[in-house]
Amino acid sequence: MRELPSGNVIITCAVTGAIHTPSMSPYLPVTPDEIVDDAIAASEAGAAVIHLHVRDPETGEPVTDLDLYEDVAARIHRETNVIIQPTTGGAPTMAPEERVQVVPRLDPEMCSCNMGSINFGLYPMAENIDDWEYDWEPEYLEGTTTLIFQNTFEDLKIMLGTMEDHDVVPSLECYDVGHLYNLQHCVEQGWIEPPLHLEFVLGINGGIGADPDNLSHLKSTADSLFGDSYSFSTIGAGRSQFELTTQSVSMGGHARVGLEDNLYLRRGELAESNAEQVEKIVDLAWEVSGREPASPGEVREFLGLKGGEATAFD
Ligand code: KMH
Ligand code: ZN
Repeated sequence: MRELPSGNVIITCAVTGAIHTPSMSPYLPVTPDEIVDDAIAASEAGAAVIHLHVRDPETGEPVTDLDLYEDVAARIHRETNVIIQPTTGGAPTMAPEERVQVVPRLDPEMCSCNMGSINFGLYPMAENIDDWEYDWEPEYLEGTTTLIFQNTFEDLKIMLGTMEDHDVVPSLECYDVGHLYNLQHCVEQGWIEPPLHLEFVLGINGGIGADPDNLSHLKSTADSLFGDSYSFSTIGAGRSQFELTTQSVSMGGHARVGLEDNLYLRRGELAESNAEQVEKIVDLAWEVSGREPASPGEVREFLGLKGGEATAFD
């Protein structure tokens, strides 16, 4: 496993995503202004990377509106030095051909890349909500009973090839142990070259469970497949967020927080902003491991990113 020379921790903040809906929390950023403000505050709190989705400003529904992506990314870029990492996962309901379009349009430094097809069952979350703000919310969540989040080998070849063409470094999102073997296959096929930056995702309904033993197993499998040519970060979906990101930091890995993956700051208490979650993982990383947040500059050097000025954000 590769580590930054300083030993610092890469904190990514995923500010809005496509898992939660507006009725679940009044603090979920939805409009471009809200997303930009939360991203800037998260970066000031210690996030070196902002993982970015956009939503319909009127209804909060996840969309792949490239004008919205461009507007939000440009405004964050103008105010901060943070690394902006648009999603190519979009929403699990969106086709890969639609999701990949953000790469040529924004020419970003990084993008997410989802390493296999899985069930993505968001529907149990609908049981906890009595009052819906918008009709699309229950329909969207309940539609996931029959949904496959599609990332076939052909899709991966296209996604990774498009990223390579635009000098974009992928954050390789692995939702199960099998996705590490999918990634090994992509390396063998020549679709991606190490070093690799992995994002382990635990706790999605359809992926590996949010269990500390599973995180250890993901890391030991990655060690055996990729040796010294990979680094990793961890997402714990829902209530496992801080347990698993703290474990990741203590294992020499990195951490992703944000309202995309978890709406809470602690049990029973909604996070009032993304920055609150960033502040919490900054404190935990220091407490458990004496590690400080890496700056965007350090991360650019470590991951070999092309730099904010080489993007098409403006
Ligand atoms: N919300 C994460 C568990 C993507 O945007 O590419 C999945 C994710 C996918 O971040
Ligand atoms: Zn995402």
